[in-house]
Amino acid sequence: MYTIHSTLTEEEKWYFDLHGFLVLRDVIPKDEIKEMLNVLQYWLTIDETDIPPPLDRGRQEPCKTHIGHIQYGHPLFQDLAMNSEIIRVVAGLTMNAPRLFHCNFTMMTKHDAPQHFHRDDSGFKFPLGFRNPHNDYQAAAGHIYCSHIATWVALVDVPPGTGFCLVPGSHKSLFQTPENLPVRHDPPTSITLPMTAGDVAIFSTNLLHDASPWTEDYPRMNIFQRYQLSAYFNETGKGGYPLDEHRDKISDAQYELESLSKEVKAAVKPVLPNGG
Ligand SMILES: O=C(O)CCC(=O)C(=O)O
Ligand SMILES: [Fe+2]
Repeated sequence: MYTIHSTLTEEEKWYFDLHGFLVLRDVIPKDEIKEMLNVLQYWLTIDETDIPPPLDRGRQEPCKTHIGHIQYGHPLFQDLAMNSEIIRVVAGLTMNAPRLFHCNFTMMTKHDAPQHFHRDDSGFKFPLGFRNPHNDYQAAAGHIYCSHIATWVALVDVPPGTGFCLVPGSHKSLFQTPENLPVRHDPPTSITLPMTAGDVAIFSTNLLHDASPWTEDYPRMNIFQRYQLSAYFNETGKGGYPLDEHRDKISDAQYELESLSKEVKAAVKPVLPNGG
């Protein structure tokens, strides 16, 4: 019988199945965070026309500045996408076959307007009651299968009551979300995740989530990486990762991590027994 090794601990499986997220502490050393912030600060200050392609800088909302595709701009962000602790958890949720399909940096400034919970999808809404096969969640036989995952990497400290907000367990909810559920720390319905710089939250994007109002004087800085099952899905379609025109800006292992594949990827091998 074909068996898949699970890279998650039993406690991690229990926790993720129950809540739909995990927080990994102290994943990125402080000196690496500092290096990342230096590079990001540079991209935040230069003229928009000087941003090296394929990176792009823009604002979706007045309080948030995004820089997309940062792994094509500096190897630090490739190392982050392939970080063995992150890959261990992401692999454990994708039958050891993750594909990075999205990576950006977000800076959020002080903001207190009402936000709305959402689930991530790529624009196609399945009718209520259907499971979106691109964003699925199942657990059986000692494994979790979560085909659409995001990581939220804290580059600054995120105090209690602000930052990233979610509804624990909602990745499995089959009922209509009540309207106007406030996006703020309100346990047990919704919680925010206190984090220190270098912590990483990993969650099913089928979990109800959004940014809580940011209350600090310094900006909220985080990196958002999304992974999905490597074997079948390429949700971003045309223009999705890997960006072939910019192939020379990433390593072979990074290119493979971003590609559809049924092989065990170089980024995954180190987290498997005997190197895969
Ligand atoms: O900025 C955040 O904390 C949440 C962002 C998010 O959920 C998204 O971009 O889909
Ligand atoms: Fe989202």
